[in-house]
Parts: sequence; C-alpha cells; structure tokens
Amino acid sequence: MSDAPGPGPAAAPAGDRSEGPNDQTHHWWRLLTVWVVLSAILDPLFYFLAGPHIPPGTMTDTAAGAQFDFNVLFVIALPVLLGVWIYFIYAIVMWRASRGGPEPVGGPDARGHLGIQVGWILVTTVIVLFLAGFGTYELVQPGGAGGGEGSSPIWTPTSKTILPIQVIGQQWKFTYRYPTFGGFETDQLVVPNDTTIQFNVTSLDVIHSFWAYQLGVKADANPDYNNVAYTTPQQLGSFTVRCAELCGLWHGAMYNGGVVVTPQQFESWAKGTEFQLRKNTKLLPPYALTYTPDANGADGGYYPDNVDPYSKVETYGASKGS
Ligand SMILES: [Cu+2]
Repeated sequence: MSDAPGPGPAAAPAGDRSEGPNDQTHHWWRLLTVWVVLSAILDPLFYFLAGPHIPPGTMTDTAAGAQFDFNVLFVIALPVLLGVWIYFIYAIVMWRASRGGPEPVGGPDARGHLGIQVGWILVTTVIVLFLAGFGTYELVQPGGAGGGEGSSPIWTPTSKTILPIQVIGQQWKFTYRYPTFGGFETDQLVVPNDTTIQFNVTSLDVIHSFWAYQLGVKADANPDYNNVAYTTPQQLGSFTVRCAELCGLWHGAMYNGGVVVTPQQFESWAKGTEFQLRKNTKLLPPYALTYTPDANGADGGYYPDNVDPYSKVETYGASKGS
C-alpha cells in the first residue's frame, strides 16, 4: 500500500490543511497502522472472549464444529469490516470540506490505482477461495456436520457403534422411534453421551425440519423420505428441538426438549421404555425408514395403521368399507 504514486497537484486532498501535498503516503501508513493494531487486538479478543459462547455451543461434535466455523469466519471478516470502517471514518475526518473552504476535488488517483485494484482483487480472491476450501472440509470431515445428507449419505462418521434414532415429524409434533430397542415410539428424545447418533428423519404429512439446536443438527423432514444426519454428543444436559419449516397452523408450537444422558442412563431408560410401551409398540406399523401416507387419516394423520379397518387401503380416496 506504500507504493502510492507521487502526488500530483490535484491529488492533494483539498480539505487537508494540516499536511502538505507531499504527505500522501503518510495517510496510508497511518491507516495501515490503525488497521493492523485494531485487528490484532479485536480478533483475539473476539476469539477468546466471545468465541466460546457463540451458538450453538459445544454439546456435540457438530455443534462445536459449527461454533468453530463461525468464529473462523468472524475472525477473517472482522479485519475486512475494520478496514472499511477505519478508512470511512478517516476519510470523513481528514478529507471533509472545510467550512467556507474550497470544494474537495478528486485527483487522478480517484480514477484508478493499479496497486489497490490488484491488491483488493488478490486479497478478496484468496479469502473467498480459502473459505470455500475450509467450508468444504468442515462439512465433509465430521460426516455432514449435522446436516441432513439425504437417504444415502456419502459422508459418514468413522465410529463403529452408531445408534439409530428415527425422528418422525407430524403436524404438530416430533416423535422418536428407537429401532434397536424394539422400535418403540415416544415423544421424548433421549440420547446417550459419547455415542454417534444416526438420526433418520422423516415425516408423516407435510414437510417439517428437525432442528435440535444445541446438538448442531438440522435436517428436513419430508414424507416418504429418509433424511440422515449424524452427530456425537460430548456433553450432558438438555437441548431444544424446534420445527424449522413452516408446516401449518401450529408450526410455532412445534417444539420440545431432549436430554443427553450417560450411556448407562440411556441404556436403562431405553430398556425401561421399551418394556413400558411394549403394548403400544405392537399397535404401531412395523419400523420402517418411511411410512406411506394414508389418506384415511383415521388416527388424525397419515400414519398407516395396521389395526384400523378403514385403513387397509393406504391410498388417497380410499373409502369406508361396508
Ligand atoms: Cu413442523
């Protein structure tokens, strides 16, 4: 930035009274110094003071990943923001028209400066390309980073033991089925710590979105579709689940909570609930990755039931039998 061309007579800022026309490069050095010093102070301040509190927290590996990614983006964005603001404020203070003085005029430099143009393009290109690479790596490396990856994920976690939990969106609640525990269904979401979870997200009616905020998991819930998202809890505690897709009248009330418990607590909860709900589980459709929408709606929804006589024909337009 110090290679500013020699000042011509018209290049001297008209409003600058304190310095002669030969001091142009001083502006750059001053701006550069303020920018470097402020960036060097504010970046670490943000990263170490605010960074650990940035949502969604660190309850799972994917949440921690999202927090880290946000902080990296912010640390890179802050100097850019500072550069614009510092120059803006400096220009207003230094080069404003003086009262009753001559109008400020743009000199030759105002029309183009090769160094600044090349530098600006180079720096922004490097930043954007770096972030594209960084973002891609951060998405792939943790097995989809908590996002829904579709029914056949290409980025899978390395963990050998994976607990599948089915998330069923429906107007207007989420229920959860645990296929490795007899396929019982409950509206309680309990997940074990230190265990890789495979959420199989689907819907019985319209499109919903399973957003387990503190888990750093968000996956669309579509009828007739199994959307897979992975995460691994690393902290005990409670979290919230919200529907993040406008899904009808009570969309705003479609939320509940869940808990991360120890693997031992989970094991006893799951076995206990499996036993407790065993009669209900028999009435449910067999566990499947998706459930065919059933127009009969005998259960207040499209969940195909295998006990209701009206629901044997699971197609739209099915009529009541004789
Ligand atoms: Cu919903």
